[in-house]
Amino acid sequence: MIALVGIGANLGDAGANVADALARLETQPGCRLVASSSLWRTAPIDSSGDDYINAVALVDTTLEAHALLASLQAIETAHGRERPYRNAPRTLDLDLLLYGDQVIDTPGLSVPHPRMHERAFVLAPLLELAPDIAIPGRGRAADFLAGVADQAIVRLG
Ligand code: A4P
Ligand code: MG
Repeated sequence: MIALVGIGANLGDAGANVADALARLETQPGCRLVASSSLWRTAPIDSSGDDYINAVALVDTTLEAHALLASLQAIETAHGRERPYRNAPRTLDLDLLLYGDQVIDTPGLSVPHPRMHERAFVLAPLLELAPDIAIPGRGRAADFLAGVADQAIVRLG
């Protein structure tokens, strides 16, 4: 199954945190990192503090969706253990954006990620990897870009 994973960080060396998440995704059992977007510097949305660094990863996985989410949460947890500010705002956030074309609505997992189409920090890196991708139940991801044009984001490369 192809999964798209959103990665964000806005504490510490956010760029290093995101790079670390990508490296860990490569070595997760049942996961193969196929491609990763550029890193993007993005203004906080419904959040505060420093700008975020965001990216999206395209993963080929044999894991079922809930198992994949657990694997993503393990990366967050492992990363947190390496950092001294465990109860501070999140240093690393991994969201399961899309899991093939499946729609999943369980108490612990909603796919597509319910807010992904409202966020330039998700859409811009996602469209780098998959320009024609559709968000199940919503339509083409590219069609939502105009609606988030007021959100400040910069591609870092
Ligand atoms: N959960 C349900 N569905 C999913 C999914 N598809 N992927 C549950 C990941 N988790 C999912 O998430 C809370 C719970 O959501 C989990 O226990 C899981 O079972 P969390 O990662 O612990 O907490 P969170 O990320 O703080 O909450 P939430 O509501 O997911 O926040 P968002 O919407 O992800 O927003 N601004 C910029 N510029 N860049 C950012 O990356 N991120 C956020 C977080 C806000 N503003 C931002 C950014
Ligand atoms: Mg999250």
